[in-house]
Amino acid sequence: MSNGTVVALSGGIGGAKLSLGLLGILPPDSLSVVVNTGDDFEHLGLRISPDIDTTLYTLSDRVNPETGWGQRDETWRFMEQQAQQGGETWFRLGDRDLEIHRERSRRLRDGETLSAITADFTRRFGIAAAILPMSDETVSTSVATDQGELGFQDYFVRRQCQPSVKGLRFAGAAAARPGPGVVAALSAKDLIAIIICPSNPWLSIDPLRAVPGMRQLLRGSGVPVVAVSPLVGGTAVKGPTAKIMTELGLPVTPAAVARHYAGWIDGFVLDSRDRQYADEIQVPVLVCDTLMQTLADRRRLAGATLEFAATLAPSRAAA
Ligand code: FO1
Repeated sequence: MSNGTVVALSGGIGGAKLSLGLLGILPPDSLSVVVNTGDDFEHLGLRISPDIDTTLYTLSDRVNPETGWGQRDETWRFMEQQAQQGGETWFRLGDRDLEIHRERSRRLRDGETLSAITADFTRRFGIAAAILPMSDETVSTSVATDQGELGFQDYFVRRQCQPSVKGLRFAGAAAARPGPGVVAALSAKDLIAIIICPSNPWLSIDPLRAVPGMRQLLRGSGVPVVAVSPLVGGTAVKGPTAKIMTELGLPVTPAAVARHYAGWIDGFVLDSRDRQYADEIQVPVLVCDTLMQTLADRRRLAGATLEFAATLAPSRAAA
């Protein structure tokens, strides 16, 4: 694999899987993962950063393989006690996971930034990559639905994505700035590629894109930006991407995802099962197997995506 650094833009589970593949094939300390924080919320008096934690747990081989979030071999004593006291149990916090939220909340209260806390957790977890919150300012995704405007986790977890989505709002985004590590990673002299992971474009990647200055950083970097399709064979591997696209009145096709990213990407990675859409996509396309069931799959997709990126010239669209 060529020398140089890589930035991945990621949400939760799907993005963390590709990030793990990238981590496995790049030299140590060459990967930065810019993570969505629009899902973050206050719950039971704690600050929860689900996508950051999914990335921490996945890249340190601690993640629960069944759920894709939370830690493997968790215990649930805290949740049992919550239930016993008649407390809220719809958002499941395992005992080990809980300690991360408690410590993050304490440090935020003491004035540390989310970036600094995340960098420290990343180091303590022994991860040879940078995990970078998209911003240190609070950005909160809220979902306009047929049941009213809902906070992200209320929509996603409590209501299991059942309400029909009419639109998304990223409260606080207009006043947010890209995190300090994000600016540094995207401005690095040795940066060779930016990968938009196969996370939900509307729920997970759009909050990142809503942070002012992010587009200029991406387009001004002078390196190719490649998005990996979150759709395989007409549906999402996991999560509500296909359902949301239908509710927003969009065709459930990778071509519609590529159109959504128009002006932001120089290349698109399409699953072999969707090769018929290649002609509808306005940027160069790599057709390959994008399913990531095993670690070998993740590394293979990461390698193919980076090799594809190396063949592309960035369009240097006006930043
Ligand atoms: N997802 C669920 O579907 N149910 C849960 O109870 C749940 C708890 C949870 C706790 C900590 C954490 O970091 C993530 C958790 N998630 C849970 C996942 C998470 O809410 C979503 O997957 C992301 O926000 C979407 O990327």
